[in-house]
Amino acid sequence: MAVPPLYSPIETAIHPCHAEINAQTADWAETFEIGSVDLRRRLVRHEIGVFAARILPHGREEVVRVVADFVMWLFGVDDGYCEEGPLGQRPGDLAGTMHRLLRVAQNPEAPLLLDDPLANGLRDLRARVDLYGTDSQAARWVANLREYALSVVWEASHRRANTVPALSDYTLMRLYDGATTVIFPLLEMGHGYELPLSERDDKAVRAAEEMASFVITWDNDILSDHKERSADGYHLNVLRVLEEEGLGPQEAMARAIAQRDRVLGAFMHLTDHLRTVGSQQMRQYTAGLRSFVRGSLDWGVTSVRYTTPEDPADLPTAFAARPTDDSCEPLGIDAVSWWWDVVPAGRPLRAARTLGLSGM
Ligand code: 3E9
Ligand code: MG
Ligand code: MG
Ligand code: MG
Ligand code: MG
Ligand code: MG
Repeated sequence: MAVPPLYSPIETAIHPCHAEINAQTADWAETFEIGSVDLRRRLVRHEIGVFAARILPHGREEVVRVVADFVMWLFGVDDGYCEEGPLGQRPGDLAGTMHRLLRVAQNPEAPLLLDDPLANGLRDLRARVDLYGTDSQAARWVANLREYALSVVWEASHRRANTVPALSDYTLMRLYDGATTVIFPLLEMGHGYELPLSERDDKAVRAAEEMASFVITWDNDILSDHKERSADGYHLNVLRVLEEEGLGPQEAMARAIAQRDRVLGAFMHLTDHLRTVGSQQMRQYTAGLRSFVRGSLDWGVTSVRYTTPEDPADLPTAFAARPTDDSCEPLGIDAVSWWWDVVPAGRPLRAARTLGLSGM
């Protein structure tokens, strides 16, 4: 099915060193032997370094490389363990495997999994996170990796039972299983700042982060649908979730695009507001979230991971001039309807609401 042009109000940008970073992350995957030989041969062609260069277009080069190698590592887990390997159908064993890897991330000195390529890759990443980040950013990186692990265990239980979650559950799962939250601390590290605690734990900031995760993972679902449907075995994607709820394929595509357009509008409005009322670091952080959203879209429409030239996906080569849905009302998705409580008033059709920004 053809994917129509998607809307983005965020400007495209890319780090000037993208080509070197892309070559280096392929070398890193070889050095640490990430994934099977077959998986690695595919991963090194996916321009993962270019993706990192789009996530942090103005960031410190060393940290862009950490992002690139970490995304490579994540695909080693997500493709190698969860989607293509037997662990993806064994939630209990996957939970144990992820816990051991998490211990390595948390305590790289622990004599665990010493001959395991993914564990050794993670030890290398942890050392670099320590070098470029603060203790609290490193701790948050580990904590967010734990929430990713919990969500892929949930996925595995659906994969084993061959069931499709309802939309609200799927949304909740997708806020974590796209590994977007694990990248968030790296956005700060990329520019060498830390959000003040009062802002870090503000509900409105979490809403903005979750909205970014939503748009990134919905875009991924829309753009990876061809790849995922063509692969053998179970696949999980918002388009499948909506079809399970009774929509036809075209209707599901239109609905998913409308949902991401509506959330993207709310995200832009909320981050505009946070930039106005927040600290200098908040302005950097919201810019980081925006680059992550736009970078994921730009990478998603161009990477051979999704265009699959051997069996071409019908992906858009242009962008839409306007959103298909600019409503300011909450989406009918229970897990996330609270987001609209913290989006400030001032958009058309919006009633005034209390702003969840404490002490600002
Ligand atoms: C997971 O979903 C990944 C997408 C959200 C792509 C964007 C990548 C990142 C935010 C960082 C890396 C995250 C990983 C590898 C989980 P899915 O549908 O399994 O990705 P796919 O590429 O197979 O469509
Ligand atoms: Mg996945
Ligand atoms: Mg996948
Ligand atoms: Mg440090
Ligand atoms: Mg968080
Ligand atoms: Mg996908």
